[in-house]
Amino acid sequence: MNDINTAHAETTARRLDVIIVGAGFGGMYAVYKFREMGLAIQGFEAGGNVGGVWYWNRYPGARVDLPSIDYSFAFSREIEQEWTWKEQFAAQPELLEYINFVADRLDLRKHIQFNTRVTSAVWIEARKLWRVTTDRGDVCEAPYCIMATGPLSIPKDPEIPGIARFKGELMRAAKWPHHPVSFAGKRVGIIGTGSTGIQIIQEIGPKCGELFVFQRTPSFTMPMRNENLEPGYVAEVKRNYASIREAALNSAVGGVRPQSTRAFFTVTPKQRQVLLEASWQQGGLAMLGTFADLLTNEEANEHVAEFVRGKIGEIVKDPVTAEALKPRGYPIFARRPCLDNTYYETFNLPTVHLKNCLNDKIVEITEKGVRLESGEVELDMLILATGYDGLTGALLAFDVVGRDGRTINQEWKAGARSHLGLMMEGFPNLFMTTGPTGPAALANIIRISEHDVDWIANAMVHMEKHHLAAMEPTVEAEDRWMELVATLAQRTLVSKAKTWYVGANVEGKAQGLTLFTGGFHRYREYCRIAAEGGYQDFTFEPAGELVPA
Ligand code: NA7
Repeated sequence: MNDINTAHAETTARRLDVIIVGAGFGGMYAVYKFREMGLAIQGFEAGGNVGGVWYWNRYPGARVDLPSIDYSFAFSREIEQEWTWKEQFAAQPELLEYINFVADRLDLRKHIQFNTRVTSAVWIEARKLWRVTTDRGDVCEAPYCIMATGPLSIPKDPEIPGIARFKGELMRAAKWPHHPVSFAGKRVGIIGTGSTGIQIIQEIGPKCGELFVFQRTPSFTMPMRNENLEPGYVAEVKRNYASIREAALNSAVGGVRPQSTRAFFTVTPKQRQVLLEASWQQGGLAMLGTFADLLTNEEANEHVAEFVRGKIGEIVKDPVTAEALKPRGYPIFARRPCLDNTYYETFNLPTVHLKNCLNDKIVEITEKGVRLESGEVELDMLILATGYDGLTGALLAFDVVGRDGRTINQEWKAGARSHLGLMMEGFPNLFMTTGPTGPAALANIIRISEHDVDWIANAMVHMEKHHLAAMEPTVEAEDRWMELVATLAQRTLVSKAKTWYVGANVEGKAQGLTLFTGGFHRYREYCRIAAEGGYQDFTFEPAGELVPA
């Protein structure tokens, strides 16, 4: 921060108790929780409204891949009863409607300033405060700062030359326009075949004049088997929410999903086939729960991968296309497993063309379309579904300056570090929700967000009760946590694919799995012990004589 800004800040800074960055699920719950605790709060959100990922991702076919019943707030019994989910896997409009319903019902918006990006957060040691500035000139100070910035909030363009040159319609999945987009009669191209690309392709495939899918790495996708929820089922869920939530809290994924305890090779090949077929028919992520060791036993994993490849071969009529769609060279479930409705069927349409960019690489984007090694594909519209600078992108996008001028940018050069995914040594009173080294992408993000905000709230209560001004983890505790995260990561196949989980999709980014792979239930246990043991992993500073502003 330069001197001019500092001088301005000292004269105009608004004093608060808690500053909350981001108004997705984590930020919304934080706003609610800290307001109910009687604290002076201010939220900042870059988007024009609440919703985070679901505010931005309006692309055609956007849909959650966890059951809506699980993918919803659990902190309010009233909201659980008042809101009725329509689909088993809600589409983006229904999710956004729900998010807005919650914001209205709890009157959250008045605490959040929208269309505002935080540009810096600086720890003022002398006064034990975070000073936060925004791109609209706001300057706020508060002892606590909550980074509810989400693991998937910085979308990433591909490293392909010429994007700015394209004269047709250039669309980005994560910044989709708010108005309807027509595909009729157009030659449309899409780059990216992760969860996002798959959802778009199956949705727009039948609507485009022609669709060209530029695929580098094929993903495994399984049938979602989405359905409308019957009123009788919804009523039963509403009667049983308490036990549904309890089960979610005690599960590895933070949701109610059957998980078998049998190992793959304990059953006969014939039985395995029957069980896998049943899971395929059941849909959703049932396949992952069919056996206990699919994320640890490479050979078992390969059998399941081959089963799915067989299904692709059965569905896709053209053998060359089918072969190109079959993922190879990495374990199934090591990338985020996708769920689809008609993805593979889409490639049977005569107007949908798969371009295998492993054999025929993308050279550049031109004024007219995409140039492959084999020649140019002319397009009216190009869609980029090329992912995110995941987990760390949001906190590296602005200046976060802790004790002694230390920045997160420097601290995370060799890879993200934190204690419990919640706090960092050198950054007192700075808390993250769904932060790196927590279970973020591997479990229900709403369960993790609620857990994290509750943990933070308890830490604040502890500090207030004991007249403490600042808290941060010790280096030793952070080292121990990082070692545990690394040890667990080695045991799982999740590390074995080039994904945003391991930072492989961003040039120059430190590589490695900075996610807690021990399961959400065990993560909760570690966090509980850290707090109940008297916060022994943390150092505190007493609220002594502070230098006045
Ligand atoms: P993902 O899963 O990171 O997928 C991004 C896709 O974009 C993936 O297929 C990439 O292929 C492709 N990509 C990226 N750069 C290029 C270039 N330069 N050339 C060709 N293809 C490229 O992001 P999503 O948005 O689909 O999903 C993110 C999360 O949202 C997901 O995990 C769920 O949690 C929900 P690559 O694999 O790099 O070969």
